[in-house]
Amino acid sequence: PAEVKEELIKKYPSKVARKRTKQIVINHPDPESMPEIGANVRTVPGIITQRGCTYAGCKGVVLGPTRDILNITHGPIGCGFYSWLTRRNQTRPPEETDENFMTYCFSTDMQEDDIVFGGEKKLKQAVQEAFDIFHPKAIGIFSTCPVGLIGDDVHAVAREMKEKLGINVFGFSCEGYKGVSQSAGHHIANNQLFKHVIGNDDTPHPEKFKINLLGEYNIGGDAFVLEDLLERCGIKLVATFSGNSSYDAFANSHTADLNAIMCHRSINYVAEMMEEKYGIPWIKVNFIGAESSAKSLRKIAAYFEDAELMERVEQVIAEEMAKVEEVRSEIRSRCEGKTAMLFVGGSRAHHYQDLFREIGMKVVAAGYEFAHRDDYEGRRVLPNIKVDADSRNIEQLTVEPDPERYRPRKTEAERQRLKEQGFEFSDYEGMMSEMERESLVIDDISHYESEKLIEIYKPAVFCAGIKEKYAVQKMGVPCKQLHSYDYGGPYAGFEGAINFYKEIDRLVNSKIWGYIQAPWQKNPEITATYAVK
Ligand code: CFM
Ligand code: HCA
Repeated sequence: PAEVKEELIKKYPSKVARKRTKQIVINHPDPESMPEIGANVRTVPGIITQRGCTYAGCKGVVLGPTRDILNITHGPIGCGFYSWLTRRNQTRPPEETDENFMTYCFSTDMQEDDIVFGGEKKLKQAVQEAFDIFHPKAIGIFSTCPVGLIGDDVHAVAREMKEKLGINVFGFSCEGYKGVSQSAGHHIANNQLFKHVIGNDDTPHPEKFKINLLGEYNIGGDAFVLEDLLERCGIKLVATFSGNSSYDAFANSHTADLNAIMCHRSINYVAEMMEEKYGIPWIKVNFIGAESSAKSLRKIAAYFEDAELMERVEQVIAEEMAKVEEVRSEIRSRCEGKTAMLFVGGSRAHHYQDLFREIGMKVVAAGYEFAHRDDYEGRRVLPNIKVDADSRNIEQLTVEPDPERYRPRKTEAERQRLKEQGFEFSDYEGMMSEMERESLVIDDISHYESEKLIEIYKPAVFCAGIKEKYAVQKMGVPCKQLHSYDYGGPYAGFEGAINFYKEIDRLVNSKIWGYIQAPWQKNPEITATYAVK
């Protein structure tokens, strides 16, 4: 691995190489010997990155899956258009007649005139027009790069229109360039949901075991699988942030007794703030992988310390595992020992490793696009993370216990008892502790580094997104999209695990890849080397 790392950076100018060397590490899974990784820092200009922008993280990712908040992009039409359902986030309104704005793309479609003379007037008109046609409960306004540059005050417009229309209207300062990646957009989205929506409806639920699922976005129908699974276990899902979600469920989510976090990167802020304000503890779960799904269900049941619930959960796990085993063992016999690489987002590069392990495949290299050090090394490094100017640019809310509604769900003694049984509150151990020693961990991988890695390792499968997919496949290596699932899924829960095993089996055992010749293999003249002075 040391030689591979050397190979990846040796072509870079020395300044670039110095930067990249901090973001490429050789793993050691033990906390004492774990290397520090550079993360959440600016991408070097000129490098082809996988990353997206702050607006994408806010409007596309966190608010994108909301069906009855009418989301208006204030900006040129491309931003709204590209963030319109390309993520394959699904939703299912309870009744045909219930609101679903996800099939629409709302935008102010800014033109040069609006840039020169200001776009606030146009934005107000757009909010009014949307209200007149759809009468939504809530409207979200999202800033794009030009809006930040010309200084339109989306919050003032939101306040004015909220007053005028009598519905909830709120804005997001999520200009694309605001942070170094999507990650900043997650934080901005979390802040505004917390300020403007969560806690607006106190109606209690009669059920005994009430949770929220945080950081589950219903890509390819994942949330539908989990809703069903939790229901069979007798666990009431108050709100999901934000797969198959509704505005009312968000407003009421503070009545739940536990926050279970799937994607730590995108939503840990809401979990932390809800604990501070309402006293709801949070735990990390992972419903990607059959073993992880079982473990996560057991963790939720253990939290409630209820024998009947634990028994029911065990029953469901046993039923599901029997189905999983039937498929898994056969597929494992064909996939055992093959290699995989995963370079995606801020959580899936970790979560999907479990699925590969379950069919005997080996992860030789993995990395996130925009996660922070805690997602790699675990939350124990949080106190040592340097807060740079880019992070300081994102508002950090100060939250205090609610004078009336703060209610710690567990007493100190109860927490202590659970901890002694090995139960972890507010913790995420990150990706590196679960990866093999000497495997490569690479943050914000560049296109050049991906190609080099593929040349060196020839992995059986490379997992990434749409921008990488066809470049990878032209090298004769199958690429599985872990963002959109390439039209497939669901991949969550036990049912999802079975779907994923089958898909990977098809990909890595197909002969087709061996027949592919890259253009330069057929026409060697294309490989002509450039003269470097
Ligand atoms: Fe969380 Fe996500 Fe991801 Fe993410 Fe994303 Fe996504 Fe992703 Mo694409 S919230 S960090 S910003 S799990 S959109 S559903 S697939 S990069 S790994
Ligand atoms: C985003 C969304 C994205 C992009 C996926 C891809 C998604 O980052 O804005 O590059 O294929 O999951 O849709 O992450």
